[in-house]
Amino acid sequence: MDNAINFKFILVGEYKVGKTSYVKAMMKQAVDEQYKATVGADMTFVTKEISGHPVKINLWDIAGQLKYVSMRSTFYRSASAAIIMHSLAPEDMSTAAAEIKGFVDSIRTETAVELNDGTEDKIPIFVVGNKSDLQLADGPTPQELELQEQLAEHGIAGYYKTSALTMDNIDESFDRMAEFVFEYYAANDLLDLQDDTGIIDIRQPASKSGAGCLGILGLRKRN
Ligand SMILES: Nc1nc2c(ncn2[C@@H]2O[C@H](COP(=O)(O)OP(=O)(O)OP(=O)(O)O)[C@@H](O)[C@H]2O)c(=O)[nH]1
Ligand SMILES: [Mg+2]
Repeated sequence: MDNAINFKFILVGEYKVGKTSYVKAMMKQAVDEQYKATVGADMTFVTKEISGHPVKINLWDIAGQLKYVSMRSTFYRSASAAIIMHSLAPEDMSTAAAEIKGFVDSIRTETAVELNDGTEDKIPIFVVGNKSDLQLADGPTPQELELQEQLAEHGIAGYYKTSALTMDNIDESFDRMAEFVFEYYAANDLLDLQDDTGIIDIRQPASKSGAGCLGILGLRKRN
């Protein structure tokens, strides 16, 4: 996968919504029934083939506990895409909209995509409602419908419901998001798919705060 196209995805959300469980389920690892808080952040490499191209995603699972709030945004820089997770458990739904808005605002502040014409655009942000197994069976609640309306206002690129516990929609949701991101950068002409030197030059999303533009992925320039 030396010539893979690299993306950095950040996975954020309040503590205990199931971010680490989602990553584990996707990586076919056992999901802990017992909650064990993430400390700081964990990074997982996910490799995929999209439209015939090898793609490597650095997936950053960022701790949701309050004590990590101040360091969270350092992980946002140079992200290609963001996933905001919330819990669909009925007792968590009243706070979901506010949580999501908070994350959208801070992600938008810290990230942007620099387009070829020098302008900036937004990175794709997705929302995943996890713990769908705890939802009541009788259709979407008014809270859920209201939430989905708000997502459209935030310019969310996609909304998925998953259960890390039952594995429902885990692979499908991640595949859809990865494909969307690939298509988004390809459509904006930010992927060099014609490269025959084995080096893929992917434009780094710019950071509005100035720092960390080269970030974890590094910018590989062609000679
Ligand atoms: N019922 C149900 N429980 C889940 C699901 N996903 C995760 N859990 C449980 O929710 C708890 C928290 O899961 P984690 O994945 O550690 O949560 P997190 O979002 O990574 O939390 P932080 O690392 O503190 O930010 C654990 O007890 C999991 O077993 C799910 O889809 N359904
Ligand atoms: Mg975690």
